[in-house]
Amino acid sequence: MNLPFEPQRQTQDYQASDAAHHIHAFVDQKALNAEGPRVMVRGEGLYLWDSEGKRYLDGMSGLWCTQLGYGRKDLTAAAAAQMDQLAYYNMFFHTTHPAVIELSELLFSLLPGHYSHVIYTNSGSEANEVLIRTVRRYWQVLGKPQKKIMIGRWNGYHGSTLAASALGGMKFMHEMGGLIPDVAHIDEPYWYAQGGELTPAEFGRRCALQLEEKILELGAQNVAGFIAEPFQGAGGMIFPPESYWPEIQRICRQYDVLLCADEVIGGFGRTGEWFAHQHFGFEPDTLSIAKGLTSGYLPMGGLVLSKRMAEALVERGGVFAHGLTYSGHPVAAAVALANLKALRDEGIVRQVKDDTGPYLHTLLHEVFGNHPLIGEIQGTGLLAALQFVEDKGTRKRFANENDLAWQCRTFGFEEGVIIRSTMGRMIMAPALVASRAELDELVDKTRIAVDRTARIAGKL
Ligand code: PXG
Repeated sequence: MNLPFEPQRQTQDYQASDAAHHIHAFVDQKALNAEGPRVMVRGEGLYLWDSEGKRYLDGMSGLWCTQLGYGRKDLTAAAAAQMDQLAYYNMFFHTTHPAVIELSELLFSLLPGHYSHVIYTNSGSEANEVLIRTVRRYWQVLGKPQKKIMIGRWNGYHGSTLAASALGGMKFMHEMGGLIPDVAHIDEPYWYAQGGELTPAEFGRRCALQLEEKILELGAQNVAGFIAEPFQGAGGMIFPPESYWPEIQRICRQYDVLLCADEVIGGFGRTGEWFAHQHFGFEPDTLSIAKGLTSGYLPMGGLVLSKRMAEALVERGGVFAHGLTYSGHPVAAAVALANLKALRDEGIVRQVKDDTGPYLHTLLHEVFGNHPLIGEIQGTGLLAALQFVEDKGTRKRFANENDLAWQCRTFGFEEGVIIRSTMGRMIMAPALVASRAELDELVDKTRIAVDRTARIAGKL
């Protein structure tokens, strides 16, 4: 292999150079520099190896994105062949190319029939930036230019660029300059933490009704769209109660507010359906996609539009003043095409729905159903969250749940498994190609990490 960098430097050497030049994501950089980041050097299937030769089972598929796992030669070959043939051209100046055309044909063959068009981007954040402009433009074309406000949810995550962080509901991101005008938020449907005495069904409806209240407060004539993840990902892998989405959909339709689903994590088979909104049974007007579109092998995202929106924009909108140098990049498109073909032709999404998904959840309920530290197990398909709890009867959470979850994640690394911590929840989202044996290993090593955490929490 002709890698353009030295293959084997000392870990400390990598760390010193990394500290000299990089600002990492969501971290106190000074503290990380003192600790030194882990250096990942290789991936194969579900496994990663670091620069010390230690092997990890990646229970998070990178950042919820490597649906096919690491080291897929068909994706590498697709990238190499496309680079040889046409490494770059763009979709400006009345131009297109075969890779992006075939990708879109395949994408819309996988999507429900009421979607017809896509605007490609390079990331999920960009998809949500484009979303705001597209939604506003749509209402302009329909003669309602005052419909501009986007409503999102507290603790939602839609990306790190300016408008995407504003749509999201991470207050600490807003406080660091991440807010724009004409964005409002409602509460998240996190029953375990916030449901109080209400049943999940009552709480789900209550949270949904907040959308109606917010629309009435702002004036429906001013509200352009509501954006939400079908289930919250970065915010803790939180599934809303079943009563939530039908009520949200009713409200959006009643007040003529576009329903915008952020499928960046939920898309491409994660729940056992191709898209998470299909699992929850609602029909969004737009879908933001990224991550699993290319299995993370190259950056690519997009905003999918319903026929109704596309018809207005295309037939009546004239010029839409928007474009990215790398929209529909041919190499990313070729990789996405190979990735979606593999997910479809190898029956991987079906396998998640019928076999590995139910297998994982049966196993999790066996192992953690009565665990003293775990109050709730959520998820479906290859997606799961374990909720830490101090008192199961009252659903009281630990005051230091963040630290406990981080500790659990660290124990996981020591045991050779990567799981994600958010507040008091541990998250698993392995590659969709995971075998039953790999899921056994994931749950087994996670159990060791959770038991070790339970000991320091005084629960074992
Ligand atoms: N929407 C959702 C729902 C996401 O989860 C984005 C948009 C932004 O996508 P880009 O490609 O711009 O990163 C995301 C990203 C985590 C984690 O730790 C989650 C994300 C990214 C990084 C870390 O859970 N999601």
